[in-house]
Amino acid sequence: MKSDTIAAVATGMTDSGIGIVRISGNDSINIVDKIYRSKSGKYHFHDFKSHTIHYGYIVEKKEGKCTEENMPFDESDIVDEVMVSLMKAPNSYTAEDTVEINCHGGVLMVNKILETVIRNGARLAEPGEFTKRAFLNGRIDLSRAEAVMDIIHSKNKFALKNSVRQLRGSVFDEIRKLRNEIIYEIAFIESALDDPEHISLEGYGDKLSKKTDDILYHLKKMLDSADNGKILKEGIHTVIVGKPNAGKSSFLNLLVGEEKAIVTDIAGTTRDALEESINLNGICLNVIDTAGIRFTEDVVEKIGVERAKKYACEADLVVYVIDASIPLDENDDEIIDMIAGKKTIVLLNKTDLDAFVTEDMVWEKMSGRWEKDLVSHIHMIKASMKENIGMNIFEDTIKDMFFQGEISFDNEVVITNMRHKEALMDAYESMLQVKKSLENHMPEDFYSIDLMSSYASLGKIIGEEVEEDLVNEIFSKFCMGK
Ligand SMILES: Nc1nc2c(ncn2[C@@H]2O[C@H](COP(=O)(O)OP(=O)(O)OP(=O)(O)O)[C@@H](O)[C@H]2O)c(=O)[nH]1
Ligand SMILES: [Mg+2]
Repeated sequence: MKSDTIAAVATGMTDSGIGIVRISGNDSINIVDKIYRSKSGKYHFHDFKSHTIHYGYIVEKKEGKCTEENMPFDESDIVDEVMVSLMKAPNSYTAEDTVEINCHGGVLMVNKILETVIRNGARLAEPGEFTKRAFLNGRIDLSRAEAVMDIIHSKNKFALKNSVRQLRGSVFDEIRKLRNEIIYEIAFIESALDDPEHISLEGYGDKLSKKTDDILYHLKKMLDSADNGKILKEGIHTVIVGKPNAGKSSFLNLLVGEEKAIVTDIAGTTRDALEESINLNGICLNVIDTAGIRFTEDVVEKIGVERAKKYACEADLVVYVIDASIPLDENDDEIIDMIAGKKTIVLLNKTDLDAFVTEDMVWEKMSGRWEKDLVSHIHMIKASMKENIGMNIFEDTIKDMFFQGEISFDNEVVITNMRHKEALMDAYESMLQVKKSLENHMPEDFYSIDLMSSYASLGKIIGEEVEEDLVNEIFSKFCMGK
């Protein structure tokens, strides 16, 4: 395959032990031949075996290029002492000839090596261009390419594990299996329509109906996993609300493990929202502490209260902190109305003091203001931020609410990519159409059209039916050097 040769720094742009400049394309070996010299003078890279690594120097003559074989070089021509690895096509990440120069880390050095490589014939790679080439050269499908980026951006060990599975083909395998089943049915219908004398469609409706249900079941399972998938990837957007002085900021500080928010006994201490990202044994929570909600004339506090309401509205999870040592009042009514229908954990705080508010009182108030089934979204925990009581139960409750008690995705495909989710939804819709046509005893070519569109939608996930613009957009979000 013909392509120009690209280069980029593959490691982080910061001081580090080693930096890697990666080169890929037809000219990679020629370029390295010009600038690499081993200690013994041997440097003809074309003669080296694939998947070998070589110690030596990157050298460049001040006045020009080192192109002559055995051309002597001075100490002053040395750019850096390096290890250079060689991976010949097609057995490399991009499926092209690839050379990686391991130089000393540090922004100045890696940039200097990159500039030398570019002066000698490579072009600066665009973000994600190495992975894009791996995809365009057919080495990986689009879902695997996207997994590469997800691995780099993983925020917790579960997301990481899932992305590694996706890179190994978990999504690809599942999609390919479904597509094979669909295309088999399309082919059968088309051949039967072409050759009715030899292939009969008698009783075929029942068979297709079973197959359609089966495919719908698998698509639904993947779609359902996307809710967990989003949380897995982005973390749970959590907002702490409650009246002033209830102990919201104390709760945030306990979660973070340090005094991030100011805590005082003055009601109205927190005014602006404060956001922290917390890793709770692998579960990522993006937590916002907000201003206590109460009726106020104070202009600044008022803005804080409005913000708290807005954040609560957008949250995946609301933590409603109640000071159990003082009675519920009309401010609690307002909070309860505001969080109706949200997944909520009520922290009945300050249970180290004499209790005024019981769990039953909160249930009663909520039941009085909400429709009956909304109360089922609520979990209540007796807590004391002062004595660090309730935090373990809080963690278990989150596992129950978001991961059905068990955070394990070992054997299922979890959809974490919104693009995949949309394509799955389209595929699901088309299969529902097939089901409808079957129920209405429509002619066979009707099924065939919707089966085809389901097949095409699934193809988008693995990159078989995608436009060039979309491919460019996906890879433009990658980082440099990947
Ligand atoms: N006894 C007792 N006091 C607590 C507990 N939790 C918090 N407090 C105290 O309650 C007061 C208010 O705590 P904060 O965490 O600032 O409350 P807040 O909800 O953030 O208040 P605002 O920012 O004003 O809305 C502080 O004096 C805390 O030390 C608890 O479990 N028991
Ligand atoms: Mg506060």
